[in-house]
Formats: sequence, structure tokens, C-alpha cells
Amino acid sequence: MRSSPVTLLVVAASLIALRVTAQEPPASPPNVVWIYADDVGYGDLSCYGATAVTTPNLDRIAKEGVRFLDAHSSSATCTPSRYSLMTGEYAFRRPGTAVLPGDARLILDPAKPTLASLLGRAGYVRGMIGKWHLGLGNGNLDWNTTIAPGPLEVGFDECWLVPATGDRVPCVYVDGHMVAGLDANDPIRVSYQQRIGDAPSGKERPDLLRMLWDHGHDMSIVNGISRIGWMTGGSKALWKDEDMADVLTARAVDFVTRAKKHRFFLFFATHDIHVPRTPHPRFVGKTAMGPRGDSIAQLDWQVGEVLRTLDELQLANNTIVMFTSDNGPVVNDGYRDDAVAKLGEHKPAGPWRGGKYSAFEAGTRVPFLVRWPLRCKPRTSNALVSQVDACATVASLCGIELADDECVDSLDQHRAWLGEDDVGRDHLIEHSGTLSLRLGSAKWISPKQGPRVAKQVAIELGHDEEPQLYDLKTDPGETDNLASRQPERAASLAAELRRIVDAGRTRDARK
Ligand code: NG6
Ligand code: CA
Repeated sequence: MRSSPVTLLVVAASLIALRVTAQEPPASPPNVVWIYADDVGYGDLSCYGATAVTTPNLDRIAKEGVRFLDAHSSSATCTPSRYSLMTGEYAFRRPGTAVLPGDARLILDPAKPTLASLLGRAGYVRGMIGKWHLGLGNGNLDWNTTIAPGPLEVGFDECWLVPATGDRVPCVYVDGHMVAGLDANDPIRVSYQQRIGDAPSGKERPDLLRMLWDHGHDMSIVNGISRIGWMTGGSKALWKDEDMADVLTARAVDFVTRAKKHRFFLFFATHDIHVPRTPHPRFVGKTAMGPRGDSIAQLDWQVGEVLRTLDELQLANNTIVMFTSDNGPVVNDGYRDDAVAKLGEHKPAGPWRGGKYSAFEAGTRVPFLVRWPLRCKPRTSNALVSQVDACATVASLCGIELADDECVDSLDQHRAWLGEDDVGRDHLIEHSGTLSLRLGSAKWISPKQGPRVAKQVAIELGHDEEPQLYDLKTDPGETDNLASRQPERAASLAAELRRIVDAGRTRDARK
């Protein structure tokens, strides 16, 4: 039987299609490296316009990948941002997810998926290095025995943690389920309720301190710096603040080196540039901005070490490196470290109003860089993107399916994250003690009683008992409140925000 011309055409077309497919690189899921900096603002990196500090390694990621101009942490503080990033669920839906004390219980539910456990489904080896701040244990934790549940119960294979923050006790690393370097004869005790031990506090003996507290941070003295909370014991296990960046970076490099034969996920959550800012002596004086600027230089070095390792192991091409921050910037966050006096012309928040803790844009609009040489073309993107989408987006990039009831606020934004779509989300909820809705060029900030300025940190909170409506296209600085002049627009944004909140989920809520 002779083939008809149409059949021949179809066969020829499929052969061409086959050839085209065959020429594409095989779809091999990438390694994932998520570098999560602390309190780094939109304007703090030279690839976002800073001139008082240079960040060549971060600038390299920006040059080789996608640099986002409208990327957001899920919240204006750490714990809720990390909660959303890990779970794909907005933290405002879960009470108890505000900034945690250092002895808080784990707030992630081991029965629910996390970014780490999702990647585990596809066989990834998963390491968590650095700042955790999502709680450990089930309450009344004994730091001298097995510390669980924690990262290893929510999807990581290994972890090396700063349990909460550098300014909160206990000032020890947790290696897996144990305090690293613990001496059984010198047990650790921690309290956030009452004073423990006889050692003088930072409040009583400021003369013992090498960095003075400005507000808060006046309890137990560890390494000449007083902290939030009380601790006794564990003297051999105490971290040395100046070495923290080196210690964490060595762990991150070691993890990648050991994991190289597998597909891996590294979650590298730096302590920099959170307070207390105590850069290693080799970074002291790298900028004219004092410890805050020098910590940015140190952060950049940390990033460079990870990039160098990926290069040396020839892993860079098929590794997605993401860099971002957990909330916007703060200059004085409780220690007198010269950050205010030496700030000069540097603008930590770039052009945005507010900062850490704020409902204004600088609260959550942070640097975000994505590099995946095999898939991303270098570019700058205006897409509206959010860390709450990490679970669904990374799952999609790595070929992992999400069930309908998993990570319910997380949208698959892989096209935007790879720089293929300049729009991204059609809306976004910003969380900062109140809720804001971004929709189109509009931003609605829900009314909130209370101070408008957080005086101690000198940041405008963007909280107002009156509703606020801004048009970011014409008024990026959020100075012209349109709410009373455009009541219908304001009401419709308020209603839409309520609808998404009430829906209990984002996926499908906007259809
Ligand atoms: C605040 C601390 C601040 C910082 C913040 C958490 C005081 C007065 N201020 O309560 O220094 O630790 O909590 O920062 O104690 S975050 O980046 O982890 O959210
Ligand atoms: Ca933070």
C-alpha cells in the first residue's frame, strides 16, 4: 500500500519534531541551593545600586541569572517568612508564627509537606545549614539530650543550626539532634521566663560588654555581648560570633562536596546581616559603614564560597542558586554598633518606604536572584514574585507533584522565576502585623491601630487606623493615600483580600 502525501507529511513532521526533542538537553532535575540572608534590604547589594559596599559574588549571580525588582518575602520579619517559605502556606493563617523566642517548640507540622520533604520525594539529599528560628522540640526542651522534632523531622537529612537568632540564647550550634560540642558536666539551661544563674546581666554590667545594647538585648552576657533570654552552662559549646560565617560556610561547602554524587538541596540560611553584627576581623573595615556594611561584605564572601564550590565540582550548570532575604532592612536593631552613625548616603531599603517590620514596601520587597545556567537567560525581571511560592515552584522545576491540599498558598511560578514571564503573580499578600494586598498597580493596607513608627528602630510601620490605598505605578514611595478619594477601588481591594483570607488557600481562590 502506498502512503498518501498527507501521511508522509505527518511522518516527516514527527521526525523533525523528534530531532528537535533529541537535541534538547535531557531533562535532568537540578540541584537546588537556596541562600537565605537575614535582614538584607533591597538597596544593600551593589547589584541593586549600593555603592558604599561592593558585593561581587552576588553581582555575579545577578549577571548570570535573573535579578528581580518586585520580589517579596512573605512577611516583614523572620519566623513568619521562614514558615511560609518552608510550608507554602501564609504564616498569617497560623497563630503562633510570629518572631519566636530561642526556646520555642517547633512550629512546623511534621505531618505536612515542607520544601525539604517535597524534594525528598524525588530522592534529593537535603541539608539545612544556619539560622533556623522555627522552634525545636515539643516544649520544655532539654538542650542536653536529643533535640527533636526539628529539621530532621520535617524533611532534612542533616542540619547544623543556629537555633533561633544570633541575639537570642542559647548561643550554641545544634548538629543534627544534639548541641555541638556539649560537655555533659556543664549542662545548658535556657529560660525566657525568668532569670537563671548568678552571672551579671548586660543591664547590670554594661562595663563588661564589648558591644553595648541599645534596646532589649540586656540579659545573659555571652562572649561579651548581652542577648535576649537567659542561659547558663555549655561554656565549651558556645559559638564564637566572629567565626560564625566561617563555620556555617565550611559546613555548606562540605555538604555540597559530600552530596555532589546525588541530587541535592542545600538550604543555607546565613546569620549575616542580623544583629549582633560581628564580622570576622578580616572583614572589619571593608566598608566605611562599620559592622553592618562589613557584614554585607562577609555575606558576599559566603555566597562566593558556595559559587566557587559549585564551579570546582562542575555542578554550576545544573544547579539552581537562589539568593534572597527573609525581610527588609533595619539599621539599629538593638545594639550600638555604629550602623546609624556610619550609614552615610547608603539606602538599605533602596527607593522603598519603611523597612523590617513595616507594611510599606521595604518590609518585604527584598533582593531576589535566581541562576540556573542550563535554563535561565540573564535578565532583570519586573515580575511580582513571592517566597510563599517556593514549594510549588521548586517542586515544578524538579518534577515533583503537589496534591491539591498541599502548600495551599504556593503557586507554581516557574516561568516567572526562570525569567520567562515578566508578570508573575497577579496579586500578593504582604504581612507585617497587618495585611496588605497588591493587585495590579494598587496596594491596599488594612487599617491597624497602634504606633505609626517603631521608635526604637526608627522605622515607619505603615500602620494606620485609616485604610490606605496607594498606586505604586505613579507613587512608588507610598506617600499619596488614595483611599478616601477612590472609595470603590479601596472597597474592592479590601473585599478581595478578605476573600483570599477566608478561602483559607490561594490556589484557585482567585478564579
Ligand atoms: C526583635 C529584636 C530584634 C530582632 C528581631 C527578630 C528586641 C528589642 N528586638 O524582637 O533585635 O532580634 O526581634 O529579628 O529584642 S528577625 O529577623 O529574626 O525577625
Ligand atoms: Ca530577619
